[in-house]
Amino acid sequence: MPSDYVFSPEVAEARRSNQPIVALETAVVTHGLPYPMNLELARDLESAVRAQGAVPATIGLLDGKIHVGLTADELEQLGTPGGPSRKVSRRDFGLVLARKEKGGTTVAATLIAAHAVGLKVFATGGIGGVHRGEIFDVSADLPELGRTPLVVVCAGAKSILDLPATLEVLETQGVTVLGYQTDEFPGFYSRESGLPVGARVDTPAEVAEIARRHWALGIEAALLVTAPPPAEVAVPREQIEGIIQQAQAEAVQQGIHGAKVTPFLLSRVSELSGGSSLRANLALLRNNAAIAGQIACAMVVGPK
Ligand code: PSU
Ligand code: MN
Repeated sequence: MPSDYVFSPEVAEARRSNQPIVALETAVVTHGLPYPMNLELARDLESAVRAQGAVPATIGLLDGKIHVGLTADELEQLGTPGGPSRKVSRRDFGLVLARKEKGGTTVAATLIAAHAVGLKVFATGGIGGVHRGEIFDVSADLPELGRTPLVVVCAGAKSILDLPATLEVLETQGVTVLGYQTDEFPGFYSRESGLPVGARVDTPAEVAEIARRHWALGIEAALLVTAPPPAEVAVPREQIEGIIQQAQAEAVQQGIHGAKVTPFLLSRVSELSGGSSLRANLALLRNNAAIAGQIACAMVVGPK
């Protein structure tokens, strides 16, 4: 095991005893949500995984190490504002480790770390994708999904993105897109997007079996399991679309670029929607963590 990685006591024990483990990202903690809501959410996600009988491995960079599983103190350190804190993607590991900065892991970075230590299941909110009107702003999440064999549970791609273009790039990258109890690619805040998924699955066991057969061939790509946000908090597409367009126009006006685009759009959409997008975002994160917990359990048990 490379010494750049450290395990929390809980994750170390889970690995020894072959318990199901779910990786969780932390870009949502460092750059996605305001303090202290970010910490509360991170703890909720861990509880949602445990409630399914799996062990959460929240991944983050601290003190020159890649932590797989964070203790309560470490999570607080990572999520409390103060000191340099970077949204970590593939390109940022060496920099953040060498400088001992705090690093919240994006989907791309979480995939790299989780795969390096042998984890198979990962829950997030929504993956990055192709930004609207910016053909070169394609999230590093997409190529990473194309080369990393993990099950990634999400509510689709954040609908601040160009969803049809994002699905095209996922296809190019060889990523399997499954709808979890849905025939439609979820629209992140909304249950609907008008776009189809590759196939519908209804149970954790089905996902486990598809993953087993796919990876047995040596195809090193992710299976994207997309679950719609819970109906009670989902925001209808026509209600959120105008808000997204306004936030997008403001980002262009203010010259916001690179890694700052996604955090800007998420927080602006949250303000403009009076918090309804934020409520959906929090609920879908918890929902995805629970589904990932069930899938992790099914994958440890193996085919029936
Ligand atoms: N989903 C959320 N909030 C977030 C993100 C996803 O609900 O903050 C993060 C993820 O970590 C994702 C990243 O990997 O945004 C994508 O950023 P970019 O578009 O800059 O690649
Ligand atoms: Mn980007």
